[in-house]
Amino acid sequence: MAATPPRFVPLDWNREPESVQLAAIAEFEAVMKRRRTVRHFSPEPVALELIERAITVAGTAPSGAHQQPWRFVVVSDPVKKREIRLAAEAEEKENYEHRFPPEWLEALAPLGTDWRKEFLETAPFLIVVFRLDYGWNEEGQKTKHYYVPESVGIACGFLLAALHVAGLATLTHTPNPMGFLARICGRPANERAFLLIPVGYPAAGTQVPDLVRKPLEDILVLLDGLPSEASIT
Ligand code: IYR
Repeated sequence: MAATPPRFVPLDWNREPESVQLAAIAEFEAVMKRRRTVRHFSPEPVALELIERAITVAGTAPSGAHQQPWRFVVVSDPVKKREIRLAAEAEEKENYEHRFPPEWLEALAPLGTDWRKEFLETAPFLIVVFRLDYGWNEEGQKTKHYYVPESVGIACGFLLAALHVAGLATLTHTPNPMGFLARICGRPANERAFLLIPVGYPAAGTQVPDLVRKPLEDILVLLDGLPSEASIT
């Protein structure tokens, strides 16, 4: 099959003064610093448009060969949510009681989690993110997808940030093994569950673990950096 020739269009880009750049990143940093994983949701409904727009943002993520190997399934039907909860709790009960080694349980202890997943029914929306391990071209032939977990992981990052900016709380949940999600959501064979994200408003009085984020000096390594007097302080 002949390769598609490249086609280019002008980049849509505004060069801003550095003061504007700094103000923009400072504002975004302040917003993102307030993002927390929430495990207790209010049943209060959420406007579907907020979810659709956040998924639109997720769909702007870069992906291997621009194959966009993702699908976002939005579940709000209480019957489906219950089915997902029961299947997830069955896996998590096994995880917590038999499959997780002691070191894993120890690492989880500060989060206060257990196998019960009430939030899968209380949150008004569950977004099930599927990775598309392969696709089909116009001739119906299977096409390989490249860098699928990297691409879907980046899209999930965009999605979590967008939902937070939209004033919604999220939980990044992985009730492994997650095979039941493709079955319950009726997805085709090339789609595999990647992440399950309950979305909603936090329940009144929600508390979160008292976590501390690593400071910049612990996560940033400047190789061949500028001399210190030239850096922005
Ligand atoms: N998926 C389980 C266990 C769990 C694992 C990790 I790593 C976490 O950061 C949190 C939980 C659960 O959701 O309880």
